Amino acid sequence: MEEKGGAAGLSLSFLGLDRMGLVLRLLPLPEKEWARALWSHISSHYLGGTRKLRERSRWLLMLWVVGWSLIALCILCFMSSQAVDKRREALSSMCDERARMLQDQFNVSMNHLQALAILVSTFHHSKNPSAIDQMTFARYAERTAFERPLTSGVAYAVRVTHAEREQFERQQGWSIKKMYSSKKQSPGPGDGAVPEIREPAEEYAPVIFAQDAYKHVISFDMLSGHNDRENILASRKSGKGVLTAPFKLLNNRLGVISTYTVYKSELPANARPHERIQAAIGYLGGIFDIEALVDKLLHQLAGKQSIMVNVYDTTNESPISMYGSNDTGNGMCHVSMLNFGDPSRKHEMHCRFMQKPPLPWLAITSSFGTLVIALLIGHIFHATVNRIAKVEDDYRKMTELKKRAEDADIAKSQFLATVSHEIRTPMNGVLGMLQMLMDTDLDTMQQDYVRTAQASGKTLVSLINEVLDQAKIESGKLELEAVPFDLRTVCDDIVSLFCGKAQEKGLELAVYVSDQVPPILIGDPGRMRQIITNLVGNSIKVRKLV
Ligand code: WA2
Repeated sequence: MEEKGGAAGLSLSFLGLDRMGLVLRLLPLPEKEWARALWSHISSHYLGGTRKLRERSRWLLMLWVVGWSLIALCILCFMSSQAVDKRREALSSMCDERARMLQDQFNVSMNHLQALAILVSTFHHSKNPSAIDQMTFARYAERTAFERPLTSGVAYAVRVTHAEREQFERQQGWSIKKMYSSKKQSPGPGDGAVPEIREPAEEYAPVIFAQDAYKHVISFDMLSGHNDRENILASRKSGKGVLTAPFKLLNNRLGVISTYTVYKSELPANARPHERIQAAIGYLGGIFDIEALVDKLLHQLAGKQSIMVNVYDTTNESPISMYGSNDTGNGMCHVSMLNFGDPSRKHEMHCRFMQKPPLPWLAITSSFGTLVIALLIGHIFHATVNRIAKVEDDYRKMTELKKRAEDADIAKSQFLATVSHEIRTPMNGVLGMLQMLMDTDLDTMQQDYVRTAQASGKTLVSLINEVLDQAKIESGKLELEAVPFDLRTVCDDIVSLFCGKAQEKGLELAVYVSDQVPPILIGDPGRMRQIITNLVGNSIKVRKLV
């Protein structure tokens, strides 16, 4: 019996806890059940939450990307529209500048034409004999040409009635001619055709003076040409400068004629139209060779290449081009109104850019940059959320594992404590009863049985105490004392304790403590005693077993 108990004590001292662990694992403990329930709860609730967070972050990222793409698109649209606005503004300011300049020069030219009309009135009509002949007029007009920057020439026609015609022709030494030949192919004297004599009419307006460049119109009746006729009639009725629409002149070039009427000197300023018509005695015409002159004007402006200018006479439904090429590009176009001083005619200047608009690089780079930054931020955010979710996941798993481990530990300790306590209590009863039985009247045989039973009981109690201690060590609950004690006394005690047993087995038991061990040590004398007792006890038992 003692051998059996000893063997059990030995194995439990070293392996007992493994056995306990095995038992524990096999037991369906309520703590374990609870932990499992907790785990499933956690994984369904919190891990589900993490998954939901990830899903939400993916949606958020998608929303972010789409949103910023839209914003970038808006930026692109906005900035390019701004660029277009800026371009349009630049065009309009350039166009307005040119229009104003053209208009100013036109007005200056018109004013000087009026002055020239007054000059003719003063020195030709109010003087007898006239102070002006063709040569004087041509020279004067030539020398003052700089005052009329847009005109390429001037001409003066006088009013001649049919009754005066014969005398007039004799005086001039030539006969009044028709402007356009009735034969289709010969529009005028420019192409060498023979000019036709003007057929009889109520009145005539033959040119008597002209600047050298327009000498060829002298003797031609200006009332015989449709444009000139309308122009002269309108001018003498209103008393103001009147413009024609652009038309092909006798020299085959496109031009506009501006006419001022010269009246008899006694005409009052507030005369009525029919009085004016009666009082008209001559017509001074300024010839605007638009193509050459507008070109010259616009070329004076810097950056002329950058815009393309068209000038139109828009008095009639269909505008007549006065200047500029016909190719109307489809780019942006700015229209500036022109006022040439004749309220009965309307003119417009159309401006376009020569070059195609450049790509709005600023808009493109800005929007693209914004998009890239937004995508980067989105990526960082998304990655962070994922990382956090993963860390949280890991943390939850760890906590769960830790909790499980702790639960298992607590369960084990509790089990051990419970078991040992539950065994110790009845064991003490058994031992006490055996002690009492020993004190009764027993024969030798009975006493021997009782002693054996008592020894086995004691062994069992100490074994249980060992198990308890081991459990305490494992859970870190064993408290070691730190008091001064004498190791030699402890060893002596143990040797004297095992003296009898050793003798029984024919063993010699002696203790030797080195001089280097100090007489007083600090530690737990009880545990020290226990350890040495275990070792010595085991060595004696092993000796026997072997
Ligand atoms: N002058 C020069 N070339 C012309 C022309 C013209 N008219 N008409 C067609 N080709 C003397 O209004 C009076 C000048 C007419 C002014």
